[in-house]
Amino acid sequence: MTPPNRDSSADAPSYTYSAKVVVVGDPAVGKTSLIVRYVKGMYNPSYILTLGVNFFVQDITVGDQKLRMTIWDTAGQERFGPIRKKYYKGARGAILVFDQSNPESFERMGFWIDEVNRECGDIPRILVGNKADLIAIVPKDDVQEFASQQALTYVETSAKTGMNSIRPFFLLAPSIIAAIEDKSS
Ligand code: G3D
Ligand code: MG
Repeated sequence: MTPPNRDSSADAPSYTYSAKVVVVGDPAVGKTSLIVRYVKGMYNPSYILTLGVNFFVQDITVGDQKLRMTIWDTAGQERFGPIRKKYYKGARGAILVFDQSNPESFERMGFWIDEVNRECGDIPRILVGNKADLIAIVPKDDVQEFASQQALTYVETSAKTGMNSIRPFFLLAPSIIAAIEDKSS
């Protein structure tokens, strides 16, 4: 039987699996910046403002497999609860972003995790503390404790400098592949 999400078209597929990934967190933590930094290799706030794009497609090679990630950006849905259901629909991975210089955005992580659990179930996820180029106000010990409580891998990033900006996506990819293979076996 063909596993779900495995491309079985007669034309040789250029990827093994495809998966939707959502990037969630409070407004202004740098979600769009991180996606654009990863997909386009650039950091340009004025460009980001004019984007208006919902998703980006990026292939990641993991061993001998290729995962086609469709990375969905919010179009301001983080501000409006009722329309978020659609944003989450079908997601197989989540990147949970807070801003290290904004404690409130870290405190809200529990809210975002609950929402991902409710809308997507137990999908793979990565915790990201962005804006590592700024002075961190969120205590690192608190983040480590939270990450271990929630069994989350934690990555510090800066979309501005590019530090670790591809890591969240690369760490997520193998877990997504494993979850897809697990479901289809
Ligand atoms: P969002 O998609 O989560 O709402 P954005 O966040 O990507 O739109 O970023 C919000 C603001 O944070 C932008 O600044 C952006 O330039 C800035 N930002 C994003 N990532 C970083 C980072 O790693 N370091 C620093 N210093 N700033 C970052 P403006 O001024 O345009 O609001
Ligand atoms: Mg945004």
